[in-house]
Amino acid sequence: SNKVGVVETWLRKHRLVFTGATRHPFTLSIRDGTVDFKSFKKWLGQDYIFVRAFVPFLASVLVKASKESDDTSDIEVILSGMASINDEIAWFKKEASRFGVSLTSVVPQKANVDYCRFLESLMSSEVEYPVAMTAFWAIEAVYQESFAHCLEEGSKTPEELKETCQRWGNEGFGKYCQSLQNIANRCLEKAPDNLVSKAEVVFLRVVEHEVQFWNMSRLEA
Ligand code: HMH
Repeated sequence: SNKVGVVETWLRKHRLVFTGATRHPFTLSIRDGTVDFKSFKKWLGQDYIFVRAFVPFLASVLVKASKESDDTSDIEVILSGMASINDEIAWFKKEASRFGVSLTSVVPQKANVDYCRFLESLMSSEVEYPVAMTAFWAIEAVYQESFAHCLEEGSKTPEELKETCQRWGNEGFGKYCQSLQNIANRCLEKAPDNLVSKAEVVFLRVVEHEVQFWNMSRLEA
């Protein structure tokens, strides 16, 4: 469909806020090659913790889809997301050992704890599928847009960090995010106004949490 979806209207309305997450100083420093590797390692350790918390959230979205979705292909998209998380966890372990980060001794920072708590609140069976799906899409989209930007023509991303950027910035991950966006749009189109408003608030909260998450990479924080 070439109709403008709810998600696109939010992206227009909240462009500046969204850009704050997808063009954050941390990822911009990766892109321009000035990144401090200590910051990168800090992010790596924190993100491993987040990704582990993301697994039960994804499982909860899968359960909602199986009960509430009218399109069986949603399950396949969510399942492919779970498969890539499985891969991601293995990748974090490999990458952490390459950078000398001990994943077992990472202490979750406040922004991470807050974000994981927010994910947990979305796992409740009282949170509707369109709302949870909106969060899922937004969480993945911020990483996709942030890291794809680090691979664009003219970027000076250090060789050692290109694999990280590829992980979320590759074309396949972009297509997966587009599928999530299509699902969110389809669900929201049929949802009552109050649910659409609820989903919009959740979208904005995800973006705020993502900014706080990137902020953790600051060494003085
Ligand atoms: C904080 N947001 C955060 N970590 C991630 N790995 C993603 C999004 C994408 O999966």
